[in-house]
Amino acid sequence: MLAYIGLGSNLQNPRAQIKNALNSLHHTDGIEVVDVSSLYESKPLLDMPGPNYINAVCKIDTSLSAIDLLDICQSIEDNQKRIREVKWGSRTIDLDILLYEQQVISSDRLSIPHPEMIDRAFVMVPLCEIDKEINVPLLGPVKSLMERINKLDVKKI
Ligand code: A4P
Ligand code: MG
Repeated sequence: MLAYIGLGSNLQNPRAQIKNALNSLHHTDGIEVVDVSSLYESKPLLDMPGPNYINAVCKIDTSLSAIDLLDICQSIEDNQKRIREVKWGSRTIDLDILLYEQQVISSDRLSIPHPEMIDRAFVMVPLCEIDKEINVPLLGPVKSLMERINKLDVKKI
């Protein structure tokens, strides 16, 4: 199965946090990391206080189910000492499953496509960088969804 994961960090050396998380994905049985976008810097959403974020998107080929992939993502977050406090608060690492094949999943623990992805330049710009032709189920091709994104919200670094 092809899946796309958004990575974000704004604490404790964000570049290293993203690199570590990618490395952990790479070393997980049943996951092959097939592509990684550039890194992008942006301000926290909604002008929340805190340092700028570094974000990236990776494409994986996986034999894991979507829920097993979520477990892996959350264990990577735990290993990198992510403390879940405030919704949208600063974090060492956040791994969001953006897309899982062309599936639509809506359960207590999992919403795919990730509900806010299409409004976020720090997701859409790196996603488009690695896969211009991808379709977001129910919402349409990334190329046309990009028209609503302000690309100036993110800076490639
Ligand atoms: N969950 C449901 N669907 C998914 C999915 N597709 N992928 C559930 C991953 N998790 C999913 O997530 C809360 C719950 O969402 C999980 O238990 C899981 O079952 P969380 O990461 O523990 O909590 P959160 O941080 O409060 O929510 P979330 O949605 O990850 O935060 P956001 O909305 O992603 O906001 N600004 C910039 N510039 N860049 C950023 O990366 N990130 C955030 C975090 C805020 N501002 C940002 C950035
Ligand atoms: Mg998350």
